[in-house]
Amino acid sequence: MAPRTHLRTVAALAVLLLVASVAGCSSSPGELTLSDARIEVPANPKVAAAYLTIRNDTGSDEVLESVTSPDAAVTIHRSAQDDAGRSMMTEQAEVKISNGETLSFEPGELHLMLNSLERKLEVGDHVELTFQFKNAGEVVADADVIEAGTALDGVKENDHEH
Ligand SMILES: [Cu+2]
Repeated sequence: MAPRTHLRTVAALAVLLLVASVAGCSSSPGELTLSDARIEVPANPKVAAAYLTIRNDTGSDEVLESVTSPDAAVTIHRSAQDDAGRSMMTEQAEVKISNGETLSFEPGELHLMLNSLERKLEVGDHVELTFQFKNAGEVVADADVIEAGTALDGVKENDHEH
């Protein structure tokens, strides 16, 4: 089971890289850019999913090692379908972001799982997320709480701008 899961992860990443090379244009050279951090108002007040885009223009490959928040216990998840077409989530110990890559965390793909939320999230709230990168160290992003079901809307609008 373990080797097959790993293969599936590699295949999913390959697809993601193709998608990523088409999307995203805002970047500052020489930097790691975190943008569009967002969280949908969750159905279950204790568990939410967070999404964002990470652009690596640092000149070298980077690894996201962990994410923490004062408001929740955060894990990195990847959604995928098993051989029977059932959707499932697997926890990722780390996520590689190659030099020049734009990595999107979005519904049905990579996402951050916020468990044991300390407070009820409402539209307009903000949640602090601290990303631990292997090379860049800590990078803090302020995630906006948005309406349920709209996490992909902003991304699509951005794509239409170019
Ligand atoms: Cu998840």
